[in-house]
Amino acid sequence: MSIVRKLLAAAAITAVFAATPAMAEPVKIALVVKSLGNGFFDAANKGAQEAAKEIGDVEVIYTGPTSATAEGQIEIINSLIAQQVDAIAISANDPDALVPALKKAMDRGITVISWDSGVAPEGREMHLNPSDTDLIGETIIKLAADYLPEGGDVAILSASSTATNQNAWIEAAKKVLPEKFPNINLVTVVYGDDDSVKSTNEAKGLIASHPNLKAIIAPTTVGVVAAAQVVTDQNLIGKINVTGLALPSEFKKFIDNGASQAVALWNPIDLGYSAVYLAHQLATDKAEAKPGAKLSIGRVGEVTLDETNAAAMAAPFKFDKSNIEEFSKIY
Ligand code: RAM
Repeated sequence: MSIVRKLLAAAAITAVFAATPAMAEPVKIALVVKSLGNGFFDAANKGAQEAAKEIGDVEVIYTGPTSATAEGQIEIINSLIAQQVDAIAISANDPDALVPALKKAMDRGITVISWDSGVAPEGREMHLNPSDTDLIGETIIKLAADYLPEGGDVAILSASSTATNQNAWIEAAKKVLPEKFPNINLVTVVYGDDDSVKSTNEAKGLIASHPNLKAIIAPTTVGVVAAAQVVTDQNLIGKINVTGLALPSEFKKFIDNGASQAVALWNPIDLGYSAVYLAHQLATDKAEAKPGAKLSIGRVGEVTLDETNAAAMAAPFKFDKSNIEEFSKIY
């Protein structure tokens, strides 16, 4: 709707000044992340800018709060509404708390999608998952179990306690544990809020309170680095294996020094590219978000929306000594 409004406004200006339609403003897409200063989101922004360049008439506004909170994101959403952006593509710090602000944005004609970490269906038109949730849940446990033939105690160091994506992965992980990994004992889940200092303290706490801990699983690129640094600093390499979801460029040193055997992730550049590509399609009415719709994600391919208007991209890649060097040069 806002695009139509803008085009009408541009057309009026064209009539008055006899200028060309090329004067139409670019489509403004806000890429709202959980928090700024996170390398994962910086990589997603690279892909977002790439999509904007490829599409041509798009401006990407990369923004997010300084810490990963819903309150910070609500302030940003309200300011984006005031700026009359055309679309908001958000990785949510909470599935429900953002809904009223995002509903307000949609009421004003702004296209809203979530990506990476979802918003409840009533607060967005669609959600883009990086990969299948159950698959990620199983992958993070398998990454630990593969290097623990005898089994043992493991703990999860997550992001914030309200993060939609991590909570869904942890739930999926807990579901597969009893049947597929009966000798893996998940002792606890703690939350580092995607903050390095808090994640470091939580990792230290885990080690202090669980003397038989064999692995720390951190399904967050911030937490996994913090945990591997603590294991390194406390001379626990070989005793505690750190694993989870990690950005190869940030994590290579911990595969190299043995604090971790292997981690996994998807391509964050492709994820940011796809989020902007989809937001643009919906904001310009080139596509409609409805169950069963097949939506193009440009050079990355296509996704199909399920009954909740959510879609998933490809399976995660595993990184270990054999390939982390190569991937660390890309993201
Ligand atoms: C952190 C964020 C993000 C998540 C990655 C794996 O950077 O929590 O949402 O997808 O880790």
